[in-house]
Amino acid sequence: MIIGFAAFFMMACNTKNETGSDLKKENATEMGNPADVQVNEGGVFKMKGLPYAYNALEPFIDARTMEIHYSRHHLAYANNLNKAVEGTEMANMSIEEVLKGLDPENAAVRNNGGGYYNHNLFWEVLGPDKGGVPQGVLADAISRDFGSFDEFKKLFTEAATKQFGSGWAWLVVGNEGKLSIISTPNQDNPLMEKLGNSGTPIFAIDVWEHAYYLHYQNKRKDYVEAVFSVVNWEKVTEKYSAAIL
Ligand code: MN3
Repeated sequence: MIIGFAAFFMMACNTKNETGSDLKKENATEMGNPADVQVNEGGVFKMKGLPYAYNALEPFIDARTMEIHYSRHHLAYANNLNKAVEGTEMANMSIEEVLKGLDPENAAVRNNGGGYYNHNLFWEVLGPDKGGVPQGVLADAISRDFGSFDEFKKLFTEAATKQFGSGWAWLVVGNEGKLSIISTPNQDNPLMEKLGNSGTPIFAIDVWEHAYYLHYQNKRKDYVEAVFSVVNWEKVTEKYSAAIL
């Protein structure tokens, strides 16, 4: 009787331990490497890589969100874009050329070409140990066109938070280097001239829920504020300088 109980007790312990270690295994983050994420064979638009590790933007953007966003969402846009342009003249164009000449009725290229370009820009203008405020020509242009950096940030945050549903907020360079803020739905972007857009995008924030929901849930404004803590303003300034040449 006593032995029976002891055996039962040990079994119960073992079961508990096994369950415990299974849970632990499941929760352990085995973070992938962005460099391993590649488009399907034959795809002309490649994954350009992520200039930092998935966890590099923590605590502002969590590793799990970054990994899913890059290795699943962005990869799907790239693969679907490649499928959509296969055998067309777009397969020999740059993504910028594809989007500038885009027929808005071509939903596959509009959505996936937009998704491909928009995410490439987004990854590029973020970085670890960044944030702060821009310097030099971009700082001057922001003061000139918005009054101050704080005013710019307020207007940009408004554009990002008020975009209904999925979309993007953009900082765009127009004629004579003039800066403006716009938002677009879905994966539309400022390069799509036939949608009435114009200008060169130099900075963007993805406000699709997939960009923030795991960590921020419905608090899009908190996410936008967090993104400002990881903006690579040197990169944005480089893009501004190139756009006004
Ligand atoms: Mn996204």
